[in-house]
Amino acid sequence: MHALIVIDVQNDFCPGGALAVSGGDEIVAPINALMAEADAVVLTQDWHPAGHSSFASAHDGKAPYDLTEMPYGPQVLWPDHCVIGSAGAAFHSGLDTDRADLILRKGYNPAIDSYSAFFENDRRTPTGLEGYLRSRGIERLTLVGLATDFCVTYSALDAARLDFAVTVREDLCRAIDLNGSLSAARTEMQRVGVKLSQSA
Ligand code: VGL
Ligand code: ZN
Repeated sequence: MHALIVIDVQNDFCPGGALAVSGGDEIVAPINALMAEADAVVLTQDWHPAGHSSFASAHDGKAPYDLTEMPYGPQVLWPDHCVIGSAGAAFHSGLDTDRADLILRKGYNPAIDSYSAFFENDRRTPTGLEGYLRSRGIERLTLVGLATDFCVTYSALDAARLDFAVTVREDLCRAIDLNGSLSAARTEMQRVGVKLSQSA
């Protein structure tokens, strides 16, 4: 069984959003088309309480895209984004959310960011997605969405570590690319056996 995991296709990551990813809206229609081929479709939604610890605004003297040290390791600080219930946190209006079997929210813990769909950024606190996929008999995953070098990559690395067969459709992702983060992410994904694909 095969699942399509659609990462964070939300207004704040699309042009005009608080943490806009260049070309983020270009992937919506082809992602919808790909849903037809999957046994299961999971949408993730970045979902932060106001004042979340990943926001630069929550740290004195810090600016967006600065690095800080959290108890669980280094953390990039972001503009306020995907605040629970806000328009920016809503899915892109073109995304076919009706097709989703599961909508998984992440990042709601005020003290821990959660890039991955499987674990929070401490790499230990589970979101529950692994159990959901396993109990549905799913072994193969295709990952698409935003942003390639953060939430998509963290999800892909965790999925590979959990022994799912993982393909990232790079043509259906868009990247933030902060200080070489995209090339580092690609190298790491390839190292752990994630298949990077540019087309169907
Ligand atoms: C993301 C930064 C902060 C992502 C989420 O979806 O890649 N990036 N929160
Ligand atoms: Zn976030």
